[in-house]
This record gives sequence, structure tokens and C-alpha cells, in this order.
Amino acid sequence: LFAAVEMAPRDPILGLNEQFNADTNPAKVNLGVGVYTDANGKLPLLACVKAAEAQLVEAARARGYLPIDGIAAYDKAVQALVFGEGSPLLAEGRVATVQAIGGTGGLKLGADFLKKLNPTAKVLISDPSWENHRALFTNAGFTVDTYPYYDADKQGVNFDGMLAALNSAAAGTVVVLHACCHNPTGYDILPAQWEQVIAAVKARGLVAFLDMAYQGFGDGIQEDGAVIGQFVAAGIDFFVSTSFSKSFSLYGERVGGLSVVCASKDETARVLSQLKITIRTNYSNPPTHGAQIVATVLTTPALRAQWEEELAGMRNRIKKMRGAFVEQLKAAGVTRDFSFITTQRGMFSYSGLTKPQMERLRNEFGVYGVDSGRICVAALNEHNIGYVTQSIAKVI
Ligand code: PLP
Ligand code: TYF
Repeated sequence: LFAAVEMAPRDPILGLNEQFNADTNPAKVNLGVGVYTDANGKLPLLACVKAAEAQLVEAARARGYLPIDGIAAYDKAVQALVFGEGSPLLAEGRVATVQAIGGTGGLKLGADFLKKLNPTAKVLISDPSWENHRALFTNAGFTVDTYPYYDADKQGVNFDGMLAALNSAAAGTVVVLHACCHNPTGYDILPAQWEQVIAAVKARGLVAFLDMAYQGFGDGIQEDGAVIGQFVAAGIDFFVSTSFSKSFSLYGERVGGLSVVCASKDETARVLSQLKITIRTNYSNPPTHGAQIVATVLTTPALRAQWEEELAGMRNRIKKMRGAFVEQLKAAGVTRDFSFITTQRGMFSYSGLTKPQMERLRNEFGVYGVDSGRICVAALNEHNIGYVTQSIAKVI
């Protein structure tokens, strides 16, 4: 039966993790996978999460099936976070939100629904993008192409190229956009540039799919979510996937969501009914634990305040590491200007290091990043940053 089955390639990033775990170098540092670790290099368990979990254990409840679209209070909290508490859109009942298995699950639900809606549409992702975007939309049956994004010479975004690609895309094309903290480059576009993207989406009749996996990791919860308000103000229908993997440090609980902005309450009800079919025919209904934690934190004022503080702590620590990284590279004798690293946002930096340099870092120094030159700055700390910058100095 399986004689002709070919070996599938490993996920380039998760595969690095396996290699890192097998490495016996005591000085090894993992800057590969996008996971935030604290000042001591540990994956944090947020205090707000611990407190919410204690509450949930205290009031231990039986585990019935959840509704197909998830915990109602959770979906509502996701909407308030993404669209803003007082958004008229919510009052008008124009957003269909479902609980999803992580941000990935939100993307996949949206992809499956879009495939039914418009089977011949093409999908455009940024060049480069999170590798799973291509795989996920391809697997959902779409032809996936790219729009220009990273400009290596400029150390920034090739915005003219991006806009030109959108302005020549066929009507109905699905455009996957990173709402903030672009993975892998760390370069985001500015609000005025978003306006131009929105104008192109509107003029060409494109379908915007915003992937928001890092809300709160860039400049703040509101600041990072502002782009959503820009899309809403433009009066277009669009998709947003949400992930709480990073912002709650709940990677393994798989907590996310999908929100679809519709033109009317009636449309929303019909869209929701279709999303529910997609869920039902894939995994029936979502799991309880992670979403219960997130809903509890988001809707309990004291826990909410604690979360915002802890999230700010993660965000500010990353920013501090970006600054320290630039300084320590200089101190290690690197003359190339790395100050662009402080203009990048979120967990990642496209460092500009080449594949051979990344390989040397890995093989000679046990410093693991992605071959593209992407490093996870959220895994730098005061204990490993000296070693990392000195190693980089040696391979440059
Ligand atoms: N989208 C982007 C851009 C990501 O970087 C990630 C990272 O994990 C995801 C989606 C997936 O998030 P999750 O782990 O919640 O599925
Ligand atoms: O880009 C990253 O490192 C994170 C984690 O298939 C990740 O988004 C990487 C690969 C993958 C799933 C998650």
C-alpha cells in the first residue's frame, strides 16, 4: 500500500529544532524557531495564565462538547481585541468569529472557505513569508504566488513592487498580509502605505486575508491592531486570523481564531454557517482548555491588566535586545552597519547574513538561525548575546 509513498521534506524551521536538540555543544543558542524566551532563556508561563488556570481548576467543570464555533465568550473577546471594544461593526453584527486551533487553524478555516467560495482564485503571499503560508494555501487547493516584499539593498520593504503586484492582480485574488511584525523579515509597512494597499484591494476587488500572529509584539495591542481599523474604515469585507500562541505564551494549547468581516448581519449568519461546516467536517468542534484561559484573562479586568503588562514586558525586552545586539556587534569589531535591526518589529530579524554564514554559525558555534538569515531576536538574552554577537563577528 505504501510502497510508492515518498519521504516528505521536513519543515525547514521545526527541523532545525530537532538538529538543535541533538547538538552537544554546551554553548549552543537556538535563534531558529519563533518562540519567545525570557531573560533567563526560559519559555515563560505568564502569571495571568497561571492565575486564570488556578481559577478554572477551582471551579472545575465537566467537559462537554463546545459549540462548533467555540466558546461564545472567547469569540466575543477575540472580536473586541481585534476590532476594538466599541467597534460599530460588532454592534451591527457584521463579524463572524470562530475559535480555531491556533493561528494556523484560523488560516486553514479561511482557506477552505475561500476555496469553496471562489475555487479558481489565486493566492498571493509576501516574498518571503512564513513558509507555512504557501504550504497551507497550496494544500487547500490554491495556486500560490508571491508579491514583492523584502528589499535586501534597501534593508526594508519594496513597497513600490508590492503595490504594483497588487494593482495588477486579477479580481478575486486572495492576498495574505501580515498585520504586524512580519515573519520572517521584521519589516512592517507604515499606516500611509496600508492606505495604498487598501485602495488597491478595493479598486481591484481583491480579498484581503490579514494574518495577525503577533498582536502586541510590535508597538502595542492597539497600535498593532490599528491596521484592522483602516480596513474597516474602507468598508471592505476581509479575513483576519488571530493567534495567541506568542502573546499568551500558549504555543502548545493551540489557541487562535478566524474573523470574517461581512457586509450585513444576514451575510454574517450565512458565512458563519459555512465556517461551521468546515469545522464540523474537519474536527467537529474545538478544545476547551486554552480558549478558556484566554477568555478568562481577557474578560477579567485584573487579569487583563496583568496580561497587558506581561505582554509589554516581552515586547520591551525584545526591543532592548535589538538595541544591545547592534551595540555588541559593534563592540565585537563588526564595522557593517546593523542599526536596521532596531527598525524591525516583532520576534524576528532578517539579519542580512548569508546562507554560508548561517551554516558556519550553526556548525562551528552552535548558533542556530534559519538559512535565510532570519534570527529570532526574542530568544536573545544577556547571557547569550555576547556569545552570539562574537560568533557573528567571526563569520562576517
Ligand atoms: N502566522 C504567522 C505569520 C506565524 O509566524 C505563525 C507562527 O507560529 C502562525 C501564523 C501560526 O501561529 P500558531 O502557532 O498559533 O498556529
Ligand atoms: O516562524 C516560526 O518560527 C514560528 C513557528 O511550521 C513555526 O511561526 C514555524 C514553523 C511551523 C510552525 C510554526
